[in-house]
Amino acid sequence: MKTINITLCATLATVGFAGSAMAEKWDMPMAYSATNFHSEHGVIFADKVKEYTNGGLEITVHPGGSLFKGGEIKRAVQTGQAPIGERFMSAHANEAPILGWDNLPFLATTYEENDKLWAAAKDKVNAALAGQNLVAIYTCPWPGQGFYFNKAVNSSADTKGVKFRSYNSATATFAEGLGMIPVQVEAAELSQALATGVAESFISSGSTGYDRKVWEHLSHYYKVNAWLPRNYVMVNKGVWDGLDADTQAALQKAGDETGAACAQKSADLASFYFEELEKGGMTVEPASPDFLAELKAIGAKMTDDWLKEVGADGQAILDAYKAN
Ligand code: PCA
Repeated sequence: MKTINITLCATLATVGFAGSAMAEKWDMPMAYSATNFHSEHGVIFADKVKEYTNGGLEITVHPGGSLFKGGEIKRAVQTGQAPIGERFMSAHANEAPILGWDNLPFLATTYEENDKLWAAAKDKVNAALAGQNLVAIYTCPWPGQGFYFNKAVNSSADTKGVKFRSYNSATATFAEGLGMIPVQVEAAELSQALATGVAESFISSGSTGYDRKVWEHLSHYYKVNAWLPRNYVMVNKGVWDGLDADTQAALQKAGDETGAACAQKSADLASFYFEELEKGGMTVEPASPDFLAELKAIGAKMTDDWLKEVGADGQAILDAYKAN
């Protein structure tokens, strides 16, 4: 593992970096490819933080799970091994089910609806994160999620026994509903899983299919648009609480601006990814009405299960979303 600059601020009462003679340095592990728009915005965020702290805080981005693997990043930030990091929020729903707010099938299927849902969920999600010693600085949605296969699929009759790469427990549930066999694999290891036959199908955006050049192994993408899940950049809460108000404001300003720019970029790229999948030789099309009806039935059950798991807070999020 590379050398990690562990910040000492958590042990100090209040730390200000703005204008200080020596820059504080933070390493920021990120889970997805260096060329992915999430990682590119991590670099944009780091540049803004440097500027807004007058060079007092320098963040070095480590994309692609190179410093900590995707599945290790949250724990690294919680425990202070890294002061800041980025990961897929609903991958953490097994630790706090409310973090699956953006993984509810067919509830919020446009960027606008996803924003509305986040507005309804934000306070409760942030409270859950505080309980895990984390502060979210910004979030950014992936494009809509659809299914990748190595053959044409018209209904669950075609999906039985197919090996499916899941990225969290909700996607494993979805796969099981279709008679598939789920195995959890990081995006960074997806190409290898497809090449070795560990997986032959998955749900994701066009973005991850493009990053992993999945046309080398797969032939069909069904634009189901089941949900738009978010990544989040989190800071260790002890570190955050130890920062002075100016530094917190600088980080938050950088985060607000970067989150907005990243969401816009995600929307701008969504159709580009589909064109690239097609250029690679894949068939990209909407799911058949039969398949979609089956997906919706499984999705409704997943939403019920989530509500049971999360309880009143989950219902309050859905009620607030629907009231707006
Ligand atoms: N890509 C990530 C998460 C959601 C997405 O679109 C992945 O497949 O791991």
